[in-house]
Amino acid sequence: MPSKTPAKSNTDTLTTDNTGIYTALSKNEFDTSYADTRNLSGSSASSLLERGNGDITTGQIDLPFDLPGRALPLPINNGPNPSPYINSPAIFADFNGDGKDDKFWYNNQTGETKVWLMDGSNIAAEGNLTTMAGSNFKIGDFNADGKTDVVWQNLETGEMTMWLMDGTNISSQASLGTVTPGLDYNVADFNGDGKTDIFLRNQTTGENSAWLMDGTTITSAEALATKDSSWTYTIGEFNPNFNTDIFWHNTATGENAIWLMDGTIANETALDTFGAGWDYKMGDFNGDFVTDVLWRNSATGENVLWQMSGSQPTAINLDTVGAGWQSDIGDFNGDGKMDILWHNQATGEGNVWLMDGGNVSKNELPNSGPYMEKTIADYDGDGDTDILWRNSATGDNFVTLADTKNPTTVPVATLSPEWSSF
Ligand SMILES: [Ca+2]
Ligand SMILES: [Ca+2]
Ligand SMILES: [Ca+2]
Ligand SMILES: [Ca+2]
Repeated sequence: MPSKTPAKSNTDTLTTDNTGIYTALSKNEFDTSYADTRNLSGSSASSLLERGNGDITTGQIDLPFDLPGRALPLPINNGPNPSPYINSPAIFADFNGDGKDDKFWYNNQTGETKVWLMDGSNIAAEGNLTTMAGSNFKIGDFNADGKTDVVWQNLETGEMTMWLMDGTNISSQASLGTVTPGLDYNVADFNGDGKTDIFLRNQTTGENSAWLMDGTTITSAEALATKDSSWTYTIGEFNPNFNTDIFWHNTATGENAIWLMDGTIANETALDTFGAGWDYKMGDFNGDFVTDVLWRNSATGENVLWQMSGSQPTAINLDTVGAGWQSDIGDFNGDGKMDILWHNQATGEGNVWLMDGGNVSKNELPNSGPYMEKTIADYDGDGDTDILWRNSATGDNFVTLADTKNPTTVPVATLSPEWSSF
């Protein structure tokens, strides 16, 4: 639906009907001390309804499962990608809600911030925002208007600040109060109202808490059970009822568990023990809206997919990918099933694994050249995930618009190396 459609009417009529949640991608913050918890989630169908190419009409899709207490089918945007996760402005930055994902930039030295509103490989508009020195951030859609917002933590003072965004403008800014400086936080939607919530974890003490959000207001702040410091977590959607859940992994013992969330109530389910010392990422690789777990042993290069169903995994061994390769999770052919982008930063080699559950179709990418960093999103809004390459030494940027037959790569504006892209 075009962005000129009044946001209020959609929000009012659809907030309680459905939401979409996702977790994916190693790209939601720049403080590398949190590298293992860089995941996102949160969405709303009311938001989704406002997205698309401008000619997208509100439609309905059939979900492949029964959604307790809700009438099917759900009124989710039948836009260019069938996945509510790919369409979510809480997961992929879209500051003006036009369905074309945008770029957010942070200057690691000065704290300057910048937005590029993207139209494919063109920068349609650029805006410089408030300087936020010594901070890290996450994106979400905290007021469910279909436009991506930003939450910040000042790493010295612990002050949390919310920006509600409208294109290149901060439409509303508020302090959320102060937490322990450096406290880990992440975005989720624990009550399924489409307004992104915040999960906070003290990785030292193991204390956890949840903030339910309504724009810049914390409507509820509750302590959750403690999970000691050997546990790591990722936000996902496992029931699926579109209230975000939490996947837990004990790095010492390999124990795994899920917290099925209902607002600030967490119901724990134990999973198989697996993967002590392995890394993991999340994505819905078979398009059933249930988050799956992609395990990787970075020492041996082994990869194992846990296809999740009913909160229990089916383990599928995937091919081994050697040391030096990193993965990003996106949907490069636009079929609503997440795929894997493999890239070797040292050699410049790249591969896309198009996924259908555990069935893999491999597609080699042109060599990017060494030392290229990448961020992914759908910059032209056609439903498939595109790639922004960044030369970390020169600051040169390039956009590859995904097309499995004829991907095109063109240069975009250069930004000096101290800028990090999101
Ligand atoms: Ca918003
Ligand atoms: Ca919420
Ligand atoms: Ca796909
Ligand atoms: Ca695209």
